[in-house]
Amino acid sequence: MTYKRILTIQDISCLGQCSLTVALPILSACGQEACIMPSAVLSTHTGGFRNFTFCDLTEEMPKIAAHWINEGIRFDCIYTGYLGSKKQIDYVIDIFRSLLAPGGKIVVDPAMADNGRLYTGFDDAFALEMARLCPYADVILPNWTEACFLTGRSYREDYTPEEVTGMMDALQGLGAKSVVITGIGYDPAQTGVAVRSEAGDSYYAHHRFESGFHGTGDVYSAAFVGAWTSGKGLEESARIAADYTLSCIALTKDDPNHWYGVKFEAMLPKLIEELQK
Ligand code: PXL
Repeated sequence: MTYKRILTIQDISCLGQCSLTVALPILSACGQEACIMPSAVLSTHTGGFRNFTFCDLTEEMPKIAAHWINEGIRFDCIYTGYLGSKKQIDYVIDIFRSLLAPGGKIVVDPAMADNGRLYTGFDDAFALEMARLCPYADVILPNWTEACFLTGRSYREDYTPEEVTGMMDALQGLGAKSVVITGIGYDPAQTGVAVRSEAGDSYYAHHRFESGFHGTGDVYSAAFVGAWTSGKGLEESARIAADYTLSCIALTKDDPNHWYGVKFEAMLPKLIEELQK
C-alpha cells in the first residue's frame, strides 16, 4: 500500500460528524497522511441545528498555503468538500495550481445540496461558482441534487438511465475527468452510485435506507479518497465507499438520539479490511 500526503479543504463542524471531523479519521484509518485546511469553524453543521456559531477562516487559507509553498510542501492529492463562498473557491483554485505535486490528483466533492435543496446559506449562483472547480478535478463526487445544481438543470426525482448518462456528459462538459454520482436509484428499494471513468460507465446498486442522514456524503467522499489513494481503482473505490457508508447508516438508524450524523467510527475496521483485500 502506498503512503500519500492528502490535503483536504473543508470546514470544521465541531459536532455533527461531517466535513473534517470525518475526513481526518477516515483518511488516517486508510493509512494516508491527512493534512487539513479548515475553511471555517462552526459549532455544528447547518442541517437541523439552529443558532450555530460560525467563524470564517477564508483569509487564513492563502496564508497557510503561502507557508507551505515556502516550505516546499506539495500534496499527492487535494480533496475539497463543503466551501462557503466565491472567495474560498478562488483560493482553492490557487491552491490546486500551487500545491499539487506533479502527477497529483484532485477530488472535488461539491458538498452543497441534498434531496432537491441547497444547504442553508447557498443559492443558485454559489452552485455555479462551485462548478468552476470541475476543470481541475480528476474526480467529482456529486449526489444527484448537486449534479443538477452544478449543471443548472432543474431537479427531478424520477430520471431514466439515459438521463443519468446525459448528466455524466454535462458534468464532463464542465471539465471533470471522471464522475461518481451518488444516490442514483431507479426503484424505491434501491439506490446506488453511477460512475463515468476512462473505462466507461458503470452502476453499482445497493440498498436504500428510508431516512437520510447528515454527513453521509462526507463519509462517502473521505472513504472514496482513502480507497482511491490507497491504489484501488475508481469503480472499486466507489463501491467500497458505498458499502462503508451503508454500514455506518445501518449502525446508526435505530438510535433516535443520533440524528445528526452517522456512527462511522465503529465501522472503520471494516473499511480497513476492504482496503487490505
Ligand atoms: O455534510 C455537509 C456539510 C458540511 N459542513 C457544513 C454543513 C454541511 C451540511 O449541511 O452544514 C457546515
